[in-house]
Amino acid sequence: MSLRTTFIYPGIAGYGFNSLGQGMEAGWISHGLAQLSACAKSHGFQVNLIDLRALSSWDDLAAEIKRRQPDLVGVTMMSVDYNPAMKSIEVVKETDPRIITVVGGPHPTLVTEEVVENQKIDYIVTHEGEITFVELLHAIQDGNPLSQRVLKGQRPDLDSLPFVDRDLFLQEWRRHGYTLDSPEVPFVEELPPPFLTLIAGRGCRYNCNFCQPAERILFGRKVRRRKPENVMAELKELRERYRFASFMFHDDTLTEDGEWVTDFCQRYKEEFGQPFFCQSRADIIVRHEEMVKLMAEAGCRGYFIGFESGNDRVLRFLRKGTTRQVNLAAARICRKYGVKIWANYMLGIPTESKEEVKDTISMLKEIDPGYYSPAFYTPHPGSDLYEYCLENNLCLITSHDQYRRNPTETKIRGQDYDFLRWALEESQRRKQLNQLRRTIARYWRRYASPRKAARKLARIFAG
Ligand code: B12
Ligand code: SF4
Repeated sequence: MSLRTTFIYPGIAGYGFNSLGQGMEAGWISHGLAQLSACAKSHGFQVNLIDLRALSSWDDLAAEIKRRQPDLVGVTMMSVDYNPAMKSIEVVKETDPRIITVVGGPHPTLVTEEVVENQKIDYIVTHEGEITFVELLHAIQDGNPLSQRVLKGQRPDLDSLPFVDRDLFLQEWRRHGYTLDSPEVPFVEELPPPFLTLIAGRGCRYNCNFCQPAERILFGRKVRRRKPENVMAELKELRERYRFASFMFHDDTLTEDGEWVTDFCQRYKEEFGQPFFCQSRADIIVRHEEMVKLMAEAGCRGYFIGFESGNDRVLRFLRKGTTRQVNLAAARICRKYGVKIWANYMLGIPTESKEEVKDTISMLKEIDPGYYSPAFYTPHPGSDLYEYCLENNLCLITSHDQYRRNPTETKIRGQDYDFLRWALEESQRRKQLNQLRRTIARYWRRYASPRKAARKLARIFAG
């Protein structure tokens, strides 16, 4: 009999139990777990999943553990997941102390010393888990459990990995009544269901201080990306299996390698027409307008862009490598090629003055993005700016549950959150002219586009 593993996805710090399907945070898979599952299954191990977002209570978790009787439970965790992850481990050990518990993911990698303290955790796998987790399973199955508790994951060759096991999530969600005919929950009108997310590579060579060195620690200094043909092979399999109508690349900066993007887009255009979104950066967009054009022609309908601030001093402080002018120029290029903008930006950055926040507001009014994604700056463990906040006694976070960027809680000492709440609203208020333009475009799409008119005429003639 092969070893039975149950993974736990603990992402309920924001929405709580019974939140499955409510937006991207509660409706997307964990690629980390789905990848580990594919690797373990390819070695003959049995794997299933408990997704806390689909459960109602901790008693539910205990009942699921009793029902499944796993030999080993694996839990993934970002810093924000710390409390539900630790509680899950407790419930597992209370239900059956013989079950071996393993944790991995960004938080155990970045703040290992905190996770090690929990003696109910048997193994901590840091960094990338594919090779080391499978080795651990073999060792336990063969009756030679490893003596070391903290295991440093080795970096896998991404092209040699099996494609991620999306059914790990989908089958479990369906058991709990997930009815969407979509592997993951769609989030913008440009990306219709069936929708899914995809990862082509790992790592980032940029150095933003609110993020790094976390990415370098997790994935190494060098960005690794699967070959375009490998990504195409996965897309073909996904078309067969899910008939996907759109997708999103999760890669931190997919567009940093122009050669890769060009190769991929040429292949994609020949075989597929489904729209997709991906992440990019304003400076890359400005430097490589021809790439934006090529991507738009291949089906790219939107970029997630971290504009962060409209003030040059703040952008320098953040080590963002962009300026206000670059941000505005990037927006103009996106508009020119019909690529929608998902605008990430932060308010209440350490050292930021009210005047500087107003620069961000005025920048957003000029950018007029398709989608606003505002955050109250939140210090994340593993980043230089987090350390800066600790050194300068700026951090107001008292529980791991608050390591989320949602603009609802106070995060940084000295910032005026009444003002920031005003800024939050004002930054999303469009200029009257832009609002009018959008309203006309919406009505045109709804009632007067040539396609709709043709459909109406066809209906009249048919009836
Ligand atoms: C896609 C993504 C999301 C998606 C989907 C998240 C999900 N369900 O996994 C969305 C948009 C929902 C999201 C949300 C958030 N995210 Co996010 N996200 C990412 C991103 C870009 C990719 C994640 C990914 O799939 N990576 C690829 C996989 C293969 O890597 P992995 O998950 O780390 O797994 C590997 C290892 O860690 C390890 N491993 C992982 N789990 C386990 C478990 C076991 C048992 C073992 C042995 C090993 C192991 O093995 C895996 C394979 O090598 C990363 C950055 C990045 N490049 O990773 C940020 C990142 C993970 N996110 C981050 C943050 C901060 C957030 C938010 C808190 C932001 C917010 N809104 O406030 C939320 C929290 C969501 C929640 N739980 O409520 C931070 C986490 C930092 C930290 N200190 O924890 C990251 C690292 C970005 C960054 N550099 O700041 N995110
Ligand atoms: S914020 Fe984005 S671009 Fe900057 S270092 Fe992190 S992943 Fe790279």
